[in-house]
Amino acid sequence: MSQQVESYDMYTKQHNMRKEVLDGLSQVHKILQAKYFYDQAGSELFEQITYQPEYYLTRTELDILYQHQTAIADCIGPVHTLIEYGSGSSRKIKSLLSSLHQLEAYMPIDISKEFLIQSAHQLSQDYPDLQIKAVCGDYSESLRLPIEDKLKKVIFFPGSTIGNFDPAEAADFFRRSSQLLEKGDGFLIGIDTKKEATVLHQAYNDEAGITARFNLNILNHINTSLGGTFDLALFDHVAFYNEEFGRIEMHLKSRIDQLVTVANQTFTFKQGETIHTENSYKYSIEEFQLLANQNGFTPVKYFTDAREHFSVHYLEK
Ligand code: AVJ
Repeated sequence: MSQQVESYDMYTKQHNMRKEVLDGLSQVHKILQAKYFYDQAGSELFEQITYQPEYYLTRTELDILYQHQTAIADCIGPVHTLIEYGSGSSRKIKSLLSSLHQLEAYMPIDISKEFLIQSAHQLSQDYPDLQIKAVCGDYSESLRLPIEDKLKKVIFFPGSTIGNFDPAEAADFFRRSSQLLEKGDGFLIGIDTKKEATVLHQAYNDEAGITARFNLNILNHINTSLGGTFDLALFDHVAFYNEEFGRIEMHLKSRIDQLVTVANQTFTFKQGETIHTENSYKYSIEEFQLLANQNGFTPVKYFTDAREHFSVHYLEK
């Protein structure tokens, strides 16, 4: 393996996962955090989602990144280190690695360790002069990064993944990210926009049923990692647009009354009861700029597609 890739493990998975899953399943309205979708199988299923015809997000964001490649690089200016949050696969980052000015280092951060390290090694073949520091870590919590303060940094957070946070969590997230940055450093962030509910609905209810498998896989992840007894055949995938909150909600709905054990704790499910597995907030351009502005970042420029189905914002600290 190439020495160009260094890796750092800052993720204490077992400990956090057990506590957070048990807490979530103990609530009156059962809930699981979306980050638990992403074991190896979940990361692969998400990759497949991004190729579904209904899931316009990834395709549209990629188009924006490539269409505006030069404008984005010029807007950002010279940058030493590019940090990427939740760096699943490498299709998006390549547009930046190929165009950013004076880039020396790339730091992908992800909790899915094998997937992260595989991708880092693959990238190192295409960018032999780039230092790659792969960090296995959870960016939804405080992180200390192996990085020097003085060098200009940009955080790339694509995919509208910030939509998994509710507005208060998003505010926290901005504040924590800001602590990793100096004045003048930047944030390049992909945001799914508000649009007709049917377009949103279809994106999370694809014909091929991949999103359903992705949603159900969270139960498998719990079974394997925490000794759970979930029977995936006894839950249904549910996803809908909640207009009032401006978010897609995903749930897993129990088909029958049943008991499930996780890490030696037993949970009861009524027929029709759901586990809330994900929120995916959508923002108009103005709403997102306001959110950024209220949390220590100045919107510099945004890039979008002809239909404004997706947006990529450059923000500066
Ligand atoms: C990776 C969080 C952006 O919310 O669209 C895809 C995850 N969930 N289909 C999204 C997801 C169901 C995705 N994010």
